[in-house]
Amino acid sequence: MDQSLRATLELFERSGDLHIVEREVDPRFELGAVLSLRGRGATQLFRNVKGSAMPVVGNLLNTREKIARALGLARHDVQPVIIRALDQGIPPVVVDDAPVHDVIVTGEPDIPGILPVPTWFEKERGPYITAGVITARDPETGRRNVSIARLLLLGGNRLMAGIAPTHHLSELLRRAASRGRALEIAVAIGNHPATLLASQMYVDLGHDEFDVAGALLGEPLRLARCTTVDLEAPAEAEIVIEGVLHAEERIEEGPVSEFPGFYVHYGAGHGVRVSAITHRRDAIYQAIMPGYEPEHLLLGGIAIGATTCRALRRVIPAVREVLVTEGGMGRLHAIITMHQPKRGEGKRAIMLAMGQVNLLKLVIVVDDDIDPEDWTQVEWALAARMRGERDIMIVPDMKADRCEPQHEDLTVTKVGIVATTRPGDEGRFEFARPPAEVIERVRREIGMY
Ligand SMILES: Cc1cc2nc3c(=O)[nH]c(=O)nc-3n(C[C@H](O)[C@H](O)[C@H](O)COP(=O)(O)O)c2cc1C
Ligand SMILES: [Mn+2]
Repeated sequence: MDQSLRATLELFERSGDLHIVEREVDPRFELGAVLSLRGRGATQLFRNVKGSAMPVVGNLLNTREKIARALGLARHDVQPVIIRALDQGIPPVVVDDAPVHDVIVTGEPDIPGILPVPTWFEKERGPYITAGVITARDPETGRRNVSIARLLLLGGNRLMAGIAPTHHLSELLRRAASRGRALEIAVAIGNHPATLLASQMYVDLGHDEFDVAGALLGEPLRLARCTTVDLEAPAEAEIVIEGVLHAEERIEEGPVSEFPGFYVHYGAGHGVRVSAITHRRDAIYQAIMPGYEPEHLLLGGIAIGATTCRALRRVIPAVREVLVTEGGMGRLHAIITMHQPKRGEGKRAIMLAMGQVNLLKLVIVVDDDIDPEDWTQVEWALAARMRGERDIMIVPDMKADRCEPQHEDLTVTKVGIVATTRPGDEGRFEFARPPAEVIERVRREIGMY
């Protein structure tokens, strides 16, 4: 099968979900403004980007519906399919024939001269690569890791990488540094959605995220050997940047936008020296608008939901689905659906979810007759099934992530709410309906299925 970004663009073009922007757009602020204003609308393909011959695509995976379609799935199959992909990966293969090697620029490639990298926000220091899927190898085990981290252009072949200290990529960098070595990286831009989503999975260190991508594709992801570093990157990507991350080269980042939508101050990032840029002859650059924007929220949120659901189900089989909401910034709020939970099991699921994912701050449990994506239904469950004194848990002073907007010394108060029917409630809450056989007959007669 076609493992390129282009396959998805063609799919969206056929379904009317691709909008081609012909007028000239400035990658400095203007392109981001279009993506932000278009929000959850069509994917935007900018054909005429000021200062570059390379087109830019944005808002690719900005709805759950498009993500499902890009993976060839029905919307409600996404989470179970990801869970299966986490359990049964398909390892990648290395191939010789790589479209991403059409053009190879080595030496000290001038990144701003080759790639149309957008500048996103007023107070950020410069342009950021935001859809770069970074591959690196664990210096201890040789195992691969795959994840996204923002890369700030510093001029010429220099970049700054902003990597959370808790992420695997940071751990690999520390392991390399303790051996007195730098860490080679390959950054693939313009990937198949399966690869983008796989890069976001919360898996154990040593679990190759490309195995997950393969399982989502239903076949091994095809990789090509890099030209200047001892790594492999997706052969059908649009662009690959090869380089080296230096732990000791610290660069002050200044304010940077995060998923809550605020500027945050993380301090210094790490320097990168780029040794090669390879790309397709007619490469398309992919940009993901970072911050409180649908695509950024969904990629992380879908991965957190699936990995949390997998962890919970191992212990509590009644758990059906875990939805991480966009209003909760794709990171902080989860809705868990359960099938006939036993007494106290909802609270147990809340404790497990919060223990599992540091970021989660508000967790609501509902029965599986509720669609967690429909907030009105969730609110109905709160109205019909919650008793405050019994069902609301408040856990003060719990460990928080550095991205938590309300944290104090990296702790925050976490809240869990159980809004499920209890054993014994059945007789009390009988739903008033016309007789079932009448509903069925009328459903057929008016053609509603
Ligand atoms: C658009 C986008 C931008 C991201 N930017 C960063 C970033 O700048 N720094 C970072 O540490 N994580 C960033 N992430 C999140 C990581 O890619 C994600 O948590 C990943 O699972 C970490 O994997 P790892 O622990 O294997 O390194 C971003 C995610 C997305 C979708
Ligand atoms: Mn990892």
